[in-house]
Amino acid sequence: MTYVDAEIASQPECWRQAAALAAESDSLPHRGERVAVVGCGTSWFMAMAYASLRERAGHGETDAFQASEFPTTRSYDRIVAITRSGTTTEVLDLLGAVDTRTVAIVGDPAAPAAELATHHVLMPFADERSVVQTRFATSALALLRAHLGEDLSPAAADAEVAVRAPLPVDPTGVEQVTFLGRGWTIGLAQEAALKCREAATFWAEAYPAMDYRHGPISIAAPGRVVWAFGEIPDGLAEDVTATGAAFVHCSLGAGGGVSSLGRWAAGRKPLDPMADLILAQRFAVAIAVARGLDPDAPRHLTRSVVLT
Ligand code: F1P
Repeated sequence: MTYVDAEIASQPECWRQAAALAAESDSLPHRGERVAVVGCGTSWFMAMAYASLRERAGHGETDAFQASEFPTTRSYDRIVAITRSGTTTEVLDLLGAVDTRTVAIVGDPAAPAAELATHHVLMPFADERSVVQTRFATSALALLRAHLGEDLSPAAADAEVAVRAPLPVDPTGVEQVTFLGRGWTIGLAQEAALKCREAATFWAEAYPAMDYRHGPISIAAPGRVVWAFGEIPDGLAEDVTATGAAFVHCSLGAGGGVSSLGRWAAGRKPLDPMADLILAQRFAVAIAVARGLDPDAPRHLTRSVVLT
Protein backbone atom coordinates (compact mmCIF):
# COMPACT_ATOMS: atom_id res chain seq x y z
CA MET A 1 0.00 0.00 0.00
CA THR A 2 1.34 3.43 -0.89
CA TYR A 3 1.22 6.40 1.49
CA VAL A 4 -1.29 8.08 -0.77
CA ASP A 5 -3.64 5.08 -0.55
CA ALA A 6 -3.65 5.30 3.26
CA GLU A 7 -4.01 9.08 3.18
CA ILE A 8 -6.96 8.91 0.78
CA ALA A 9 -8.65 6.29 2.97
CA SER A 10 -8.25 8.43 6.11
CA GLN A 11 -10.22 11.38 4.72
CA PRO A 12 -13.58 10.71 6.43
CA GLU A 13 -11.97 10.85 9.87
CA CYS A 14 -9.78 13.83 8.93
CA TRP A 15 -12.86 15.79 7.79
CA ARG A 16 -14.56 15.12 11.12
CA GLN A 17 -11.48 16.36 12.98
CA ALA A 18 -11.26 19.41 10.73
CA ALA A 19 -14.93 20.23 11.34
CA ALA A 20 -14.38 20.02 15.11
CA LEU A 21 -11.38 22.35 14.78
CA ALA A 22 -13.50 24.92 12.93
CA ALA A 23 -15.72 25.34 15.97
CA GLU A 24 -12.70 26.42 18.07
CA SER A 25 -11.10 28.74 15.57
CA ASP A 26 -11.60 32.48 15.88
CA SER A 27 -8.89 33.35 13.37
CA LEU A 28 -10.83 32.29 10.27
CA PRO A 29 -12.78 34.96 8.32
CA HIS A 30 -15.60 36.66 10.17
CA ARG A 31 -18.96 37.24 8.53
CA GLY A 32 -18.98 40.43 6.45
CA GLU A 33 -15.21 40.65 5.98
CA ARG A 34 -13.69 41.14 2.55
CA VAL A 35 -11.43 38.14 2.15
CA ALA A 36 -8.73 36.88 -0.22
CA VAL A 37 -7.75 33.20 -0.19
CA VAL A 38 -4.40 32.19 -1.64
CA GLY A 39 -2.39 29.07 -2.31
CA CYS A 40 -0.37 27.28 -4.96
CA GLY A 41 -1.30 24.18 -6.97
CA THR A 42 -3.73 22.03 -5.01
CA SER A 43 -4.02 24.64 -2.28
CA TRP A 44 -5.02 27.28 -4.85
CA PHE A 45 -7.82 25.00 -6.09
CA MET A 46 -9.10 24.62 -2.52
CA ALA A 47 -8.94 28.41 -2.22
CA MET A 48 -11.13 28.69 -5.35
CA ALA A 49 -13.69 26.28 -3.90
CA TYR A 50 -13.86 28.09 -0.55
CA ALA A 51 -14.11 31.54 -2.14
CA SER A 52 -17.13 30.46 -4.14
CA LEU A 53 -18.81 28.77 -1.16
CA ARG A 54 -18.22 31.69 1.21
CA GLU A 55 -19.54 34.32 -1.14
CA ARG A 56 -22.55 32.17 -2.09
CA ALA A 57 -23.32 31.63 1.62
CA GLY A 58 -23.54 35.40 2.04
CA HIS A 59 -20.49 35.75 4.30
CA GLY A 60 -18.89 38.46 2.18
CA GLU A 61 -16.87 39.14 -0.94
CA THR A 62 -14.21 36.47 -1.31
CA ASP A 63 -11.55 36.22 -4.00
CA ALA A 64 -9.12 33.39 -4.70
CA PHE A 65 -5.64 33.93 -6.10
CA GLN A 66 -2.60 31.92 -6.93
CA ALA A 67 -0.24 33.32 -4.28
CA SER A 68 2.16 34.83 -6.82
CA GLU A 69 -0.70 36.68 -8.55
CA PHE A 70 -2.13 38.41 -5.49
CA PRO A 71 -3.16 41.94 -6.54
CA THR A 72 -1.46 44.21 -4.03
CA THR A 73 -3.57 47.12 -5.33
CA ARG A 74 -6.68 45.69 -3.64
CA SER A 75 -7.52 45.84 0.01
CA TYR A 76 -8.88 42.96 2.06
CA ASP A 77 -9.84 42.58 5.71
CA ARG A 78 -8.16 39.19 5.89
CA ILE A 79 -6.00 36.94 3.75
CA VAL A 80 -6.32 33.17 4.18
CA ALA A 81 -3.28 31.19 3.01
CA ILE A 82 -3.69 27.46 2.51
CA THR A 83 -0.41 25.54 2.51
CA ARG A 84 0.21 21.96 3.56
CA SER A 85 3.97 22.31 3.79
CA GLY A 86 4.04 25.89 5.06
CA THR A 87 7.23 26.35 3.04
CA THR A 88 5.99 27.26 -0.45
CA THR A 89 7.99 30.30 -1.57
CA GLU A 90 5.19 32.32 -3.19
CA VAL A 91 2.99 31.91 -0.10
CA LEU A 92 5.77 32.94 2.30
CA ASP A 93 6.67 35.94 0.12
CA LEU A 94 3.07 37.14 0.22
CA LEU A 95 2.65 36.59 3.95
CA GLY A 96 5.83 38.57 4.56
CA ALA A 97 4.85 41.43 2.26
CA VAL A 98 1.33 42.38 3.38
CA ASP A 99 0.13 44.43 6.37
CA THR A 100 -3.32 42.81 6.34
CA ARG A 101 -4.46 40.32 8.97
CA THR A 102 -3.45 36.88 7.70
CA VAL A 103 -4.34 33.34 8.70
CA ALA A 104 -2.30 30.38 7.50
CA ILE A 105 -3.92 26.95 7.39
CA VAL A 106 -0.90 24.68 7.67
CA GLY A 107 -0.20 20.96 7.88
CA ASP A 108 3.26 21.19 9.43
CA PRO A 109 3.08 23.21 12.69
CA ALA A 110 6.83 23.89 12.64
CA ALA A 111 6.77 25.43 9.15
CA PRO A 112 7.56 29.12 8.60
CA ALA A 113 4.08 30.01 7.27
CA ALA A 114 2.60 29.53 10.75
CA GLU A 115 5.10 32.06 12.18
CA LEU A 116 4.83 34.57 9.35
CA ALA A 117 1.03 34.82 9.39
CA THR A 118 -0.62 36.90 12.09
CA HIS A 119 -2.83 33.90 12.91
CA HIS A 120 -2.74 30.21 12.08
CA VAL A 121 -4.81 27.04 12.10
CA LEU A 122 -2.62 23.97 12.46
CA MET A 123 -3.75 20.67 10.98
CA PRO A 124 -0.95 18.15 11.66
CA PHE A 125 -3.52 15.32 11.73
CA ALA A 126 -4.08 15.90 8.01
CA ASP A 127 -0.41 16.32 7.00
CA GLU A 128 0.88 13.75 4.53
CA ARG A 129 3.91 11.63 3.58
CA SER A 130 3.04 11.47 -0.11
CA VAL A 131 4.19 14.29 -2.36
CA VAL A 132 0.75 14.20 -3.99
CA GLN A 133 -1.75 16.01 -1.77
CA THR A 134 -5.08 14.44 -1.04
CA ARG A 135 -6.29 14.56 2.57
CA PHE A 136 -4.71 17.89 3.61
CA ALA A 137 -6.46 19.69 0.77
CA THR A 138 -9.89 18.22 1.41
CA SER A 139 -9.51 18.60 5.19
CA ALA A 140 -8.63 22.28 4.81
CA LEU A 141 -11.79 22.70 2.73
CA ALA A 142 -13.79 20.67 5.29
CA LEU A 143 -12.53 23.05 8.00
CA LEU A 144 -13.59 26.07 5.96
CA ARG A 145 -16.98 24.59 5.02
CA ALA A 146 -17.66 23.80 8.67
CA HIS A 147 -16.62 27.33 9.62
CA LEU A 148 -19.27 28.62 7.20
CA GLY A 149 -21.79 26.74 9.32
CA GLU A 150 -22.14 23.59 7.26
CA ASP A 151 -22.64 20.23 8.99
CA LEU A 152 -19.86 18.06 7.57
CA SER A 153 -21.32 14.77 8.88
CA PRO A 154 -23.17 13.92 5.64
CA ALA A 155 -20.03 14.68 3.59
CA ALA A 156 -17.95 12.44 5.87
CA ALA A 157 -20.56 9.68 5.53
CA ASP A 158 -20.38 10.00 1.72
CA ALA A 159 -16.59 9.89 2.00
CA GLU A 160 -16.86 6.54 3.83
CA VAL A 161 -18.62 5.22 0.73
CA ALA A 162 -16.21 6.87 -1.72
CA VAL A 163 -13.07 5.38 -0.15
CA ARG A 164 -14.42 1.86 -0.76
CA ALA A 165 -16.78 1.97 -3.74
CA PRO A 166 -15.76 0.51 -7.09
CA LEU A 167 -14.39 3.25 -9.37
CA PRO A 168 -16.94 4.69 -11.80
CA VAL A 169 -14.54 4.20 -14.73
CA ASP A 170 -12.07 1.43 -15.54
CA PRO A 171 -8.73 3.30 -15.38
CA THR A 172 -7.05 0.90 -17.79
CA GLY A 173 -9.43 1.62 -20.65
CA VAL A 174 -9.35 5.43 -20.68
CA GLU A 175 -7.22 7.66 -22.88
CA GLN A 176 -8.13 11.08 -21.42
CA VAL A 177 -10.42 12.66 -18.82
CA THR A 178 -11.97 16.11 -18.59
CA PHE A 179 -13.41 17.13 -15.22
CA LEU A 180 -16.19 19.72 -15.00
CA GLY A 181 -17.73 21.70 -12.16
CA ARG A 182 -19.93 24.67 -11.39
CA GLY A 183 -19.46 27.27 -8.65
CA TRP A 184 -17.36 25.78 -5.87
CA THR A 185 -16.91 22.47 -7.68
CA ILE A 186 -14.84 24.16 -10.41
CA GLY A 187 -11.96 24.13 -7.92
CA LEU A 188 -12.60 20.43 -7.23
CA ALA A 189 -12.62 19.68 -10.96
CA GLN A 190 -9.26 21.47 -11.33
CA GLU A 191 -7.89 19.47 -8.40
CA ALA A 192 -9.11 16.15 -9.84
CA ALA A 193 -7.35 16.90 -13.13
CA LEU A 194 -4.17 17.92 -11.30
CA LYS A 195 -4.22 14.59 -9.42
CA CYS A 196 -4.24 12.69 -12.71
CA ARG A 197 -1.36 14.76 -14.07
CA GLU A 198 0.70 14.61 -10.86
CA ALA A 199 0.19 11.03 -9.74
CA ALA A 200 -0.03 9.34 -13.12
CA THR A 201 1.32 11.75 -15.79
CA PHE A 202 -2.13 11.25 -17.31
CA TRP A 203 -3.74 13.73 -19.71
CA ALA A 204 -6.56 15.43 -17.83
CA GLU A 205 -8.23 18.82 -18.20
CA ALA A 206 -10.78 20.80 -16.19
CA TYR A 207 -13.31 23.51 -17.02
CA PRO A 208 -16.39 25.24 -15.66
CA ALA A 209 -19.22 23.01 -16.92
CA MET A 210 -21.01 25.86 -18.71
CA ASP A 211 -17.83 26.79 -20.58
CA TYR A 212 -17.10 23.24 -21.71
CA ARG A 213 -19.19 23.50 -24.87
CA HIS A 214 -17.32 26.69 -25.83
CA GLY A 215 -14.45 24.75 -27.37
CA PRO A 216 -13.10 22.07 -25.02
CA ILE A 217 -15.80 19.59 -26.07
CA SER A 218 -13.75 19.16 -29.26
CA ILE A 219 -11.49 16.88 -27.20
CA ALA A 220 -14.36 14.48 -26.34
CA ALA A 221 -14.23 11.19 -28.26
CA PRO A 222 -14.73 7.45 -27.79
CA GLY A 223 -12.28 6.14 -25.18
CA ARG A 224 -12.30 9.47 -23.35
CA VAL A 225 -14.30 10.49 -20.29
CA VAL A 226 -16.08 13.62 -19.13
CA TRP A 227 -16.56 13.51 -15.34
CA ALA A 228 -18.81 16.17 -13.84
CA PHE A 229 -18.90 17.25 -10.19
CA GLY A 230 -22.04 18.63 -8.58
CA GLU A 231 -24.96 19.96 -10.57
CA ILE A 232 -24.75 19.71 -14.33
CA PRO A 233 -26.21 22.06 -16.94
CA ASP A 234 -29.22 20.89 -18.93
CA GLY A 235 -28.33 18.98 -22.07
CA LEU A 236 -24.66 18.54 -21.22
CA ALA A 237 -24.87 14.77 -20.67
CA GLU A 238 -26.58 14.35 -24.05
CA ASP A 239 -24.04 16.60 -25.83
CA VAL A 240 -21.11 14.64 -24.37
CA THR A 241 -22.69 11.26 -25.10
CA ALA A 242 -23.17 12.31 -28.74
CA THR A 243 -19.39 12.66 -29.10
CA GLY A 244 -18.86 9.02 -28.13
CA ALA A 245 -17.13 9.96 -24.86
CA ALA A 246 -18.39 8.45 -21.61
CA PHE A 247 -20.19 10.86 -19.28
CA VAL A 248 -19.69 10.21 -15.55
CA HIS A 249 -21.80 11.83 -12.86
CA CYS A 250 -21.65 9.99 -9.57
CA SER A 251 -24.47 9.66 -7.06
CA LEU A 252 -25.20 7.41 -4.11
CA GLY A 253 -26.60 4.13 -5.40
CA ALA A 254 -29.58 2.33 -3.97
CA GLY A 255 -27.43 -0.25 -2.14
CA GLY A 256 -25.34 2.41 -0.40
CA GLY A 257 -22.58 2.31 -3.04
CA VAL A 258 -21.78 4.78 -5.81
CA SER A 259 -23.71 4.89 -9.04
CA SER A 260 -21.96 6.46 -12.00
CA LEU A 261 -24.97 6.93 -14.22
CA GLY A 262 -24.50 9.65 -16.77
CA ARG A 263 -26.98 11.82 -14.92
CA TRP A 264 -28.61 11.89 -11.51
CA ALA A 265 -31.67 9.74 -12.02
CA ALA A 266 -34.86 10.61 -10.16
CA GLY A 267 -34.66 9.53 -6.55
CA ARG A 268 -30.89 9.15 -6.54
CA LYS A 269 -29.06 10.98 -3.79
CA PRO A 270 -26.28 13.33 -4.91
CA LEU A 271 -22.82 12.46 -3.64
CA ASP A 272 -21.07 15.27 -1.78
CA PRO A 273 -18.67 16.71 -4.38
CA MET A 274 -15.71 16.33 -1.98
CA ALA A 275 -16.52 12.61 -1.79
CA ASP A 276 -16.67 12.59 -5.59
CA LEU A 277 -13.16 14.08 -5.52
CA ILE A 278 -12.06 11.07 -3.45
CA LEU A 279 -13.17 8.81 -6.33
CA ALA A 280 -11.11 10.96 -8.70
CA GLN A 281 -8.07 10.75 -6.38
CA ARG A 282 -8.40 6.97 -6.35
CA PHE A 283 -8.84 6.95 -10.12
CA ALA A 284 -5.58 8.90 -10.51
CA VAL A 285 -3.70 6.50 -8.21
CA ALA A 286 -5.16 3.50 -10.08
CA ILE A 287 -3.91 4.89 -13.39
CA ALA A 288 -0.45 5.43 -11.89
CA VAL A 289 -0.34 1.84 -10.66
CA ALA A 290 -1.60 0.55 -14.03
CA ARG A 291 1.23 2.47 -15.69
CA GLY A 292 3.84 1.03 -13.31
CA LEU A 293 4.43 4.42 -11.64
CA ASP A 294 4.90 5.15 -7.94
CA PRO A 295 2.08 7.60 -7.09
CA ASP A 296 3.92 8.68 -3.93
CA ALA A 297 6.90 9.91 -5.91
CA PRO A 298 5.68 11.70 -9.03
CA ARG A 299 8.23 12.82 -11.56
CA HIS A 300 9.54 16.41 -11.46
CA LEU A 301 7.67 17.13 -8.21
CA THR A 302 8.66 17.78 -4.63
CA ARG A 303 6.51 18.13 -1.51
CA SER A 304 6.61 21.87 -1.89
CA VAL A 305 8.13 24.29 -4.36
CA VAL A 306 10.92 26.18 -2.60
CA LEU A 307 12.50 28.64 -5.01
CA THR A 308 16.02 29.90 -4.51
C1 F1P B 1 1.50 23.36 -2.90
C2 F1P B 1 2.00 22.50 -4.07
C3 F1P B 1 1.21 21.21 -4.22
C4 F1P B 1 1.71 20.39 -5.36
C5 F1P B 1 3.20 20.15 -5.32
C6 F1P B 1 3.95 21.40 -4.99
O1 F1P B 1 2.01 22.97 -1.71
O2 F1P B 1 1.86 23.28 -5.23
O3 F1P B 1 -0.14 21.48 -4.45
O4 F1P B 1 1.05 19.16 -5.37
O5 F1P B 1 3.52 19.14 -4.43
O6 F1P B 1 3.34 22.13 -3.92
P1 F1P B 1 1.62 23.62 -0.30
O7 F1P B 1 1.89 25.10 -0.34
O8 F1P B 1 0.17 23.34 -0.05
O9 F1P B 1 2.51 22.90 0.67
